[in-house]
Amino acid sequence: MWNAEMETMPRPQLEKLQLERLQATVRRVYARVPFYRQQFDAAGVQPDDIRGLPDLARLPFTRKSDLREGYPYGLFAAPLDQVVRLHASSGTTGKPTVVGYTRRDIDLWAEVCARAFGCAKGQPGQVFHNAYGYGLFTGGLGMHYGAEKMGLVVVPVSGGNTDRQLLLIQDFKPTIIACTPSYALTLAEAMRARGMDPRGTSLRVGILGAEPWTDAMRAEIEDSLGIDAIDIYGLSEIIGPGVACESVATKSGAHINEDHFLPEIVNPATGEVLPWGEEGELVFTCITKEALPLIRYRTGDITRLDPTPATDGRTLARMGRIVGRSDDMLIIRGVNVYPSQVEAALVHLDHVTPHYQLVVRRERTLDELEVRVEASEDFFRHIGSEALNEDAGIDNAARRVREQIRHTLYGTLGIQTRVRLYAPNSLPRSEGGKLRRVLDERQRP
Ligand code: DLL
Repeated sequence: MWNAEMETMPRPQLEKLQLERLQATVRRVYARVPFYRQQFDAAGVQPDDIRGLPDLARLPFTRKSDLREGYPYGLFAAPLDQVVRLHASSGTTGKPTVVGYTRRDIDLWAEVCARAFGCAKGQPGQVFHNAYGYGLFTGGLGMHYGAEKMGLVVVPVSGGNTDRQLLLIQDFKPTIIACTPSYALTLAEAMRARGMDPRGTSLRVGILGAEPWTDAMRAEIEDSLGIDAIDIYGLSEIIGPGVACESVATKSGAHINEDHFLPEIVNPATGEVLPWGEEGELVFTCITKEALPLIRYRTGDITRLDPTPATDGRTLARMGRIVGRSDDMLIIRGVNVYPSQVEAALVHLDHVTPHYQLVVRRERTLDELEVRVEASEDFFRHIGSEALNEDAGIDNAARRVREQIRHTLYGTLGIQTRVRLYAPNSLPRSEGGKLRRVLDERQRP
């Protein structure tokens, strides 16, 4: 463990520390950020009202729209002469979300990312292949500083240029790789295509995140690359990667660095705080940051929390997989569908690969979910490309596989879907960054 004292702290002691830090942060933002002063005043709550951790629920939420309205520096709690770094997340519409770090924030970030390398059983001297993007995205630089702090040998390759990635993996012999889960699959495929044995490299552990993935996808990645794959979670607004990371020893959910980021789960519709274990939207309060200590930030990510200590002694609460985003949940003919449910169902089926894409359309007044999935190489060779044409043949193997997928999806999702098989390697791949798997073509009112 990188920081055994904090990572195994008994909960009563942790809560005491959290309360002290929360109180200091609330006082700080009230004094320094006009936005928070107005929000707290409007909600009728003052810093001195925070006497215990449950009082956190009295504070108003912060949303992405608040960051956007304060663009670029409106919510900063430190003057720019104390800020040493900016990052930004692109966002699909309009201006990016800007986040800032003081020198101490950068140290804190390196600390929580070093814990992630501890979770991966990293040791000084091991080579670390960092395939998260460097730049405004937080993935590359966050992991970079954490790895250097631990004393790993960092290869700052960044995302993309898959051929060069393979060359460096062969020659530099890294044991740890970090990238998105979809890019891990791209790398495995590219190795196979070039006659390399994906299971035969020096890689031992993958620290994968920045996009949703499932345990079924983990099995697929571990099997194809011959590595252990662990989940790392984070978001720019809170710090970037390192908000939480799973331990390779237990693979039982990502431990949230609760001594710095106070988690809550709320009902996404009402904002009501839910008890440990219930599924809802993850909300974070930064209790040690200087430049951008967000209060009760609504992540939009849907998951659940487990406060019970893990079998390896880590006591920090664990989060489940992100099952979806409150704004990514598809509502199809009144039924809530998360892309992760489709993925979990597809990974277990024969004759198809885990490469898929979802397209939602409105046919006259009815929503239709089209599930595009690639046939496996073997199956494709067997059926031939003609068979992918849905109008060809009355009863053929491709049609039977499509029917089977439809049937399985109906069982998991409870809605009828339209399934289309694609030739191997024809659906979009991650080229290093996050992969967008859902195309919602419905016109919004
Ligand atoms: O993706 C930070 C990061 C970099 C995390 C590298 C892990 C590794 P953003 O670009 O701001 O930051 O995107 C944050 O990505 O709210 C989630 O919806 C999603 N996300 C991040 N990690 C995971 C994960 C980085 N492990 C948004 N599982 C978050 C599922 C994840 N979703």
